[in-house]
Amino acid sequence: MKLIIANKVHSSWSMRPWLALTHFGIPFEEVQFPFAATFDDPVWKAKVAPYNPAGKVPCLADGDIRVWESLAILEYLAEKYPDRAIWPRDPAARALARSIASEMHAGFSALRGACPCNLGRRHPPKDRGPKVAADVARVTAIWNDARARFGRATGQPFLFGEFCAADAMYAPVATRFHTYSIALDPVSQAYVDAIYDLPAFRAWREAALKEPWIVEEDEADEPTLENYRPHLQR
Ligand SMILES: N[C@@H](CCC(=O)N[C@@H](CS)C(=O)NCC(=O)O)C(=O)O
Repeated sequence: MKLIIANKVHSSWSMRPWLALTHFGIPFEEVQFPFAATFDDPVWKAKVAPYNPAGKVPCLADGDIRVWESLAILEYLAEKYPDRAIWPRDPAARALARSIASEMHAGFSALRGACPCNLGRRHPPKDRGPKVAADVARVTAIWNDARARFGRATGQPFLFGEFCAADAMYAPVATRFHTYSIALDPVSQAYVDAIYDLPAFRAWREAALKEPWIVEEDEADEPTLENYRPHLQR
């Protein structure tokens, strides 16, 4: 099974199934097609096309089967590996996990647009306007609700206790909150910390910070609190 991804520093959608595959110990081959300077690259699109006719990553190739869209890949893995609790086992928890994973997949465009995924830098806090604030409020309400109803009682730090597909969907949101120094309530901050402590995420981040590419579209033109890739000159 192959997972086709782009830059680990920037590709939030690639991160989601990669974390699930890695965390759940599912063997896979990583195929990385990095963006070298820009997202709008016909050569890149041509490389991805055999795996996803829409020309986007992530995509999964399992023999002749092709799966694209991060959430569809997570569903495919959950179906193929029923012994792994990729979704929570409890039906009520699973229903909420699927709802909030879908909400993430389809939403939060203000946050995503204003705060591109960038594991390589950290920026100081800034007022990013009411639409971004509304997205942050909704995400943190989701996290607080899942933790209160399902996560907290397990003693484990993720939304439903153990890491699951919903956490894979929200992990790049956690990294945006870190990158853009977004002030969080204690429950949400603890959840961001738990994502940063997850071995699969640490492995992704470590590889990301060694990447040699800079994609200007995802580099905010803002002061930098931390440059986690000091070997790169902009
Ligand atoms: N809804 C898709 C989004 C995939 C997506 O936008 N991927 C980006 C990389 S993070 C991409 O392939 N961009 C290239 C392009 O749009 O040309 C998913 O869930 O997988």
